[in-house]
Amino acid sequence: MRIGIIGGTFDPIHIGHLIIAQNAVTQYHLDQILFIPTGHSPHKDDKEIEQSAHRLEMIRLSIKNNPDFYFSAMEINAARTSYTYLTLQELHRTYPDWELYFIMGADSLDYLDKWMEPAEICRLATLLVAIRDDLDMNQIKNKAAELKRLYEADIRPIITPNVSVSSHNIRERVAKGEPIRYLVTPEVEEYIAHQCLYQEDEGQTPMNERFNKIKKALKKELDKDRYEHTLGVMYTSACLAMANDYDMEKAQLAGLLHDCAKCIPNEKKLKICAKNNIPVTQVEKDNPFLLHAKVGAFLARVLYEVEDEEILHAISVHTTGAPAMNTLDKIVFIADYIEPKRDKAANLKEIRKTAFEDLDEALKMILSDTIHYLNGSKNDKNIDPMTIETYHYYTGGSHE
Ligand code: DGI
Ligand code: FE
Ligand code: FE
Repeated sequence: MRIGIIGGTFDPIHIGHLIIAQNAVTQYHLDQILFIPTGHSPHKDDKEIEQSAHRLEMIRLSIKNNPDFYFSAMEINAARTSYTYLTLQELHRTYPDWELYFIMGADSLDYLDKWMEPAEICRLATLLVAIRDDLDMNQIKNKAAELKRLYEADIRPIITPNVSVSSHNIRERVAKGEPIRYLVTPEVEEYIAHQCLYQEDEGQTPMNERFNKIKKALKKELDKDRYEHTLGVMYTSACLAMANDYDMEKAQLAGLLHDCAKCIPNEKKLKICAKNNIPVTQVEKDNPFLLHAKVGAFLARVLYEVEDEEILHAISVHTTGAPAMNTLDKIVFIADYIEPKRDKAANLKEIRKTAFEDLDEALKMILSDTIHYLNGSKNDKNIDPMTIETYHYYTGGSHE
């Protein structure tokens, strides 16, 4: 029996592994391939044991339709750290009539003399080296010659197409929400999705998961500057919540979503309003950008599944403000104005300082500066009556 042994962490097993194994079978007329995932440290914790089970299961799923492919959990189940030479010795002891072919990548050839007992490995197995065509053939030949000289190694090439897939890359893709279709077998793709493997932050709380999901969506929905502004408002809202004994997660969620409709074209905003019975005032018709607040609240409800009325309200009044705002309204309104990336407004330094001492005082300053700014601009920026009402409510003064 000619048996090919292929080791690795297989976290996860991917088509690169399968293609190499299959080419080894064809080229060297092997009777079987044995996939042997590496074990971990001798003192395994629960998490490692769980992950080993996943790695093993993904191998099983990947090879179940290939009668030549088998797997062994011998290294995973080993009581102590398993080394390749020990595995080969054990196989040789248990199955003395097996002719062993140890499959490895050409890049591993460079380290073989650093492995434990390389001479023993070379004595027990023929080395089949998968050669990718982006590697330096001369270097590989030299290395092979050196190993032959040192350990009487029998080294032979596996000719294999250049598939530059790596487990690391697959884990990264999953974490980023990118597809891994065709990089692993469909069964493994489904298994990873089902078991939620390789998520950005394993063991995350449901709240965390929710934030990550929304952030991912907003990153696509908003341009880069707007997305960064959004994160700024999210964190500044959290800070203001701290200073005012308010629920930080709520403040963050409101801050994160406050401009979710900002990058929707005006036409489309108007359409969304018409379609969903969102009342549009004349000023809003003339300045449709103002609608990103109301439309944002609407989208937060239907798209981002926010049910908290306080959050939705804070989003809907974040541009003009409103008389008698509640704490969250004020937090988001102020955070929007002072977040770290803002640099245009006058008196920012003063307002930032005041914001953490007295929300209402900061509100007055912002409203007053905004009215001045809108009055001062020569163009046709009509002031929304709501802005004026808010201004009067908080300052009791009159605008020029
Ligand atoms: O969406 P952001 O840019 O983050 O911030 P925002 O929603 O507070 O919008 C800020 C802009 O809105 C700023 O340029 C001032 C302007 N604005 C505030 N109130 C009114 C207004 N513009 C008009 N035309 N009318 C208003 O009443
Ligand atoms: Fe806004
Ligand atoms: Fe904003």
